[in-house]
Amino acid sequence: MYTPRIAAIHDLSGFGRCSLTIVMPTIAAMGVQCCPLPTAYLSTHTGGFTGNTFLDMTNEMSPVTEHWKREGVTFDAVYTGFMGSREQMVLTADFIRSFKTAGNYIVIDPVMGDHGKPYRTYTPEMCAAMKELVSFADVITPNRTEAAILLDIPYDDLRIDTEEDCRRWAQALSCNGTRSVVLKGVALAPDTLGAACFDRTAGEVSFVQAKRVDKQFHGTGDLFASVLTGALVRGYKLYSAAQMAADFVSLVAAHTAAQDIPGREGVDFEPHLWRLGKLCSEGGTLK
Ligand code: PXL
Repeated sequence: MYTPRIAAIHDLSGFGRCSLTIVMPTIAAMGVQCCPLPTAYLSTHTGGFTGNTFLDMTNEMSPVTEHWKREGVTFDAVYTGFMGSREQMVLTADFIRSFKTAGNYIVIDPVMGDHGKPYRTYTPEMCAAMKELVSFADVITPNRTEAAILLDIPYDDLRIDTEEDCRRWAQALSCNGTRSVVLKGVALAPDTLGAACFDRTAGEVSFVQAKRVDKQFHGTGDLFASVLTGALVRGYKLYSAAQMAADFVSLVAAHTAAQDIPGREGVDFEPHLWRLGKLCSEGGTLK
């Protein structure tokens, strides 16, 4: 059986579970090869910790891109997330130009903020650069905060409470229907949470929902986008890939909530990765 391959451009945060420490094991568990291009090494992520170390790896990005080009490496998807600087976004765009093919996916998780606020390292200049970077995407996975930044709309005005609201914003984010959008954090009922999916091939918005877990954990956005990207290269359609992502995040969030682990340590997803592997190889559901 063919093993699909994903280039993952994210930071590597040693402790706290986010970015590559979630991306690599999740994608591997789905029977997909993950080739990391780390943009920085941090001792921890920046949410809930102070005084983290930050080793900028921007200078490695072009040499890695050039080497992989010389070696003739190809990817079924290029998947990007948290960025350390504007320059990293410019270099990521160069990488995408080099490795885009007619059949592969460029999945851009436009990580910029949450709960109405940009992350503390995201300057207005970086948010502007992210708007340019998403123009290269086949699929984007914003949360409500990131959708508001991408659309230049005040957070309070970008309501995602009804199907009608979500349809409108997902379509607005699709760049006239040219890219697919998975708008995360959509709750259509008090006890569910999921996403609104605009599939550019179908030209319509559909909804995925899973059981809501009231506690929040760091890294759930990275986990969602990683499962989605892995499922896309395993041949699932956007809607099914998003449903798998919502179900898996819900399952591990419920498991984590039951352990009373501090939110900053992230979702305790490792004990459940086998379920994703089983689902991808044997079919069925996560429940
Ligand atoms: O989960 C997104 C993310 C990735 N990488 C780093 C972060 C964050 C969010 O805070 O700080 C370093």
